[in-house]
Amino acid sequence: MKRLRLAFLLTAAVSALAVATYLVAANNQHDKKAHATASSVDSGPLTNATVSFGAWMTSPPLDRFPNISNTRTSNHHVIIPEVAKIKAGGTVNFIIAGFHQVIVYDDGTQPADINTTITVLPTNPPSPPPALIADPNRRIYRGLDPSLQPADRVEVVHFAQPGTYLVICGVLPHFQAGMYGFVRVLP
Ligand SMILES: [Cu+2]
Repeated sequence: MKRLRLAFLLTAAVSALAVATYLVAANNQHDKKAHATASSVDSGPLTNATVSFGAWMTSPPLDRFPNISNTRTSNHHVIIPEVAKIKAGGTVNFIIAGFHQVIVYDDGTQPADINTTITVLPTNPPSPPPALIADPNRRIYRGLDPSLQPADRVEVVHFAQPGTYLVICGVLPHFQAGMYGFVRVLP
């Protein structure tokens, strides 16, 4: 009789442990699912890309220490790579170096489509003040006013739909000198 009770208790204990293990596993699975839904992006290649938005010169050598502000002109007005590739739901990390403004236009927009007569002045303009392109037509992202930001910063932009998106520098003379590129978003 005693042995039977012991066997019963042992069985009950093992069952309880199995249920607990199952519940923990189920909970983990649920957490994982909730997390995936929240970010709606899987991992792997082409989930994001890094784009250099302007670049500091090194020839002739450039010395920015100790935080010399008059080096603004020692800057290449370039977007590298010119075409960044990601998949839908991914992000582009625009690493901004210099006095630049990231503006993104919708799928299929070409540089010639930008109306450069619609401009706005920076809030805290350097001298002479460069105009900032403010054409809202098909614009899906306009970045921060560069006159209120440090010259070195990052802006992360999300692309939900496939397409070829035009990215320009909003600083009018930079855009006119060819500072633009594309983000190709694959399905
Ligand atoms: Cu620029």
